[in-house]
Amino acid sequence: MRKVLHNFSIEYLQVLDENGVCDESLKPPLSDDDVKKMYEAMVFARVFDETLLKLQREGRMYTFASLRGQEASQIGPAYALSADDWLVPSYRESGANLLKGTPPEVLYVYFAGDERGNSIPSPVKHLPVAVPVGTQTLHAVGIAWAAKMRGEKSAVLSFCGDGATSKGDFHEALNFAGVYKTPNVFMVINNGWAISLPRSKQTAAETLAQKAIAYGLRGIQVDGNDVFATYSAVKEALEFAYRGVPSVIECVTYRMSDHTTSDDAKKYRDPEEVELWRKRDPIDRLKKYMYAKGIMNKEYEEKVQQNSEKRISEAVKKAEAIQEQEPIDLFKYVYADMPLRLKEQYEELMS
Ligand SMILES: Cc1ncc(C[n+]2csc(CCOP(=O)(O)OP(=O)(O)O)c2C)c(N)n1
Ligand SMILES: [Mg+2]
Repeated sequence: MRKVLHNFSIEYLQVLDENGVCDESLKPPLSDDDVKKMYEAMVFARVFDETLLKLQREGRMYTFASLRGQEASQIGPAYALSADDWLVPSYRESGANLLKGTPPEVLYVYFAGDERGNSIPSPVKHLPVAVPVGTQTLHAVGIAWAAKMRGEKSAVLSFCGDGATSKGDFHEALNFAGVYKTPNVFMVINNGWAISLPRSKQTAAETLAQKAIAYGLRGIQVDGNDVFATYSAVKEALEFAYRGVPSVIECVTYRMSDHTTSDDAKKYRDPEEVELWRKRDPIDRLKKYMYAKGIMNKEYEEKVQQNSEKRISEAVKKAEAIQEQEPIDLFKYVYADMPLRLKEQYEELMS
């Protein structure tokens, strides 16, 4: 006997098309005020990004991973979170971190190489930046499992890239979430590249979202440059998560920048590809919608830009006024109780 045991399909969601035209039947229930807040958060993320890139070039910071082009993949999801939901970012989610409530000076301090940038002020529920690829998914499952055991109504939104889907961590996390029905929403940011490795060489699977199916999770692919689609998909996935149904959301977007400040993408990318995606800019797309809807004008546009620049320059001043750390501070931030090995090193340094 031969029979089909399972047939699967993957849904794709786009609400705002490339010209900013909205499919009203799919538009999530967002007021004009909500839309303005999302736009302001996207511009703020971009200005933060541009400022930090300049500061890095001036030697005032270390390596930095730009989010340019991925604003809608971060702001829509972060806007959907409630204060009780957790955010578990990778190294490229500055926009989501800022919207969740981390002050820009704290994030800047992190990228300036100071451990105090890992100290997320309470009660903001997000983990510090985690650079090891794919580990975010496992951290997210641990937090979600704890929330479930405590009977809390809280879900966990984690971020990882297309490259991370090839890591064992990703598969272990999805498997665990499926078996234990943890309240997880796994964002997979498919930005086309894992440093110089293109998406086409990452996996033979047609979508990254379909990897959810094998583990018994929901999987959906969304237009990652459409802030209404990313918001809507996450809002829906959070409702499933509270009921013990985890999801994978693949955001199809593009990394407009180099991988980090230590990379030169011109060495391996076709400029025509970059140009194609420039036309799909997520901020321009939302702006077109807002102009057509009559909730945007030149004056407001300039004000949002100026306010963002002002807020960031104040944050940089605040961050740079923080006292330099002493070598002894190296010992402070990893363990609540220092293990013997570290205690000995600490005492040696102090003697
Ligand atoms: C465990 C681990 N291996 C290798 C690296 C080096 N590394 C940093 S980013 C990256 C590529 C990740 O690509 P992707 O998951 O698509 O995320 P993106 O950078 O595109 O946001 C690699 C290999 C690392 N940080 N951690
Ligand atoms: Mg990538």
